[in-house]
Amino acid sequence: MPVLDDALDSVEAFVTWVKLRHPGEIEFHQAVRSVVGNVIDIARDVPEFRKTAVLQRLAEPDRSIRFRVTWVDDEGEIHINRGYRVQHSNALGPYKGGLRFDPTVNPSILNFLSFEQVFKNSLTGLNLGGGKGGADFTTKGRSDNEVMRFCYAFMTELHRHIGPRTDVPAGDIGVGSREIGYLWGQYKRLENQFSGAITGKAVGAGGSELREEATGYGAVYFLGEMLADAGDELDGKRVTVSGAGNVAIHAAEKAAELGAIVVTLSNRKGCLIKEDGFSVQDVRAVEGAYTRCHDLGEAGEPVGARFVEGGKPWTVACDIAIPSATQNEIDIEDARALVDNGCKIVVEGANMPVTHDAAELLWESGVTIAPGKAANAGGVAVSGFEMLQNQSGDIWTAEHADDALRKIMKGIFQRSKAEGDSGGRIDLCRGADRAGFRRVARATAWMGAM
Ligand code: 2IT
Repeated sequence: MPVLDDALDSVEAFVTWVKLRHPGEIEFHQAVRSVVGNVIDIARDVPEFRKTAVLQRLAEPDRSIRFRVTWVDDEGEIHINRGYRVQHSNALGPYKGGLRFDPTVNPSILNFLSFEQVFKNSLTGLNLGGGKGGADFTTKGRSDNEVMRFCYAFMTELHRHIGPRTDVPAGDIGVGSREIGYLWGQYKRLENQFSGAITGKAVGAGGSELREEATGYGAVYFLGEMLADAGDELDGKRVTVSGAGNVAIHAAEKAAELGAIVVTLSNRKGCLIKEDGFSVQDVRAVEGAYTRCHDLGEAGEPVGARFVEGGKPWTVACDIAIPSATQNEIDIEDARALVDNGCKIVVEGANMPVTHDAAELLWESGVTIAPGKAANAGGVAVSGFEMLQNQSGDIWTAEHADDALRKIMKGIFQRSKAEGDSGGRIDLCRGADRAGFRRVARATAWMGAM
């Protein structure tokens, strides 16, 4: 058999094969290892999947674009950054996924994110392919005008690679409503078309109700499905949330609204703790103050929260943890702390927030993990709703979008559970990978070996 088929011999063989073409891309290897571990038998046993090397093809992006972004700061200094767009698979629809502006952005991070996005988008049941992009740029410490100039320069190159039926970016870390506004404005100026080639647009300017809230709310709706399935409920549960960005804030807000005692938020500098729980109003007050002062400790003072410099949420006692900051934020030590402090469920608001070893320890300790590609898919699902509205001209109400989001999250939970059997216990990570892979694999195989 050809070398390509040998990759299906074992997970190790597959990862070795990926490493040959992507040396040093450790986050990408990590994501591949995790998904391949859950689906390699399907890729091997379904004849048309094996014959058309579906899994091998899905482990290599369709296309990677890398470009220079030149911009001028407020002092007249020239800066050069690197912009990227990884178009991973459009078997199910236009490439779809966020843009991340962060100094950590590199090919490994984007390949892992675009790879994950393919299975996540497949799992939603919507017609969305997978992609991801961004730049090694941070808006932190930059003026509005600098951010605007950067976004314009970034889109001046990116616009030729995207389009409403080609590739539809959105936000991610470092790219919120302000950045989407500048990016979309420049796209529209260059194309002279109101086509909706980017989602996360402002409500009233082509955006969808609930897109901003969708990732965090969706994660809590997914958690609600898990608890209901176990005959339990969220009311009264102690919840730790990490992060203080879009996902964290809206997860905390929805959890508090549904009666959970949300005890933490965090950022790269430390952890904000409120033992008796942040109310919905507290979360909104912290968000507002944090946006103004960029200091989480200061933002938490008015609501009576204390800031632990250098602290992480994982040492705080909880029933449920919702890591919503970034990849690999829970390592094996953190996983041990979670188990010791009574945590029973980890809901991944972020993409791949749990390291491989930490995930193993959590599983062995009886903790259930809701994987990011299932639990945080509400964001991209409402992006899908935004695309539908842009195409049809309809404008959905917030109630309609919320209703549709709940249905999507329920469907994702059911599909993940249905394929999640692992020796008599439900492994949602396995189920999400298998259900997500099966749908995109069918479409990919159906079109032949292209
Ligand atoms: O990780 C993600 O799913 C996102 N950053 C959102 C992608 C989208 O297109 O809304």
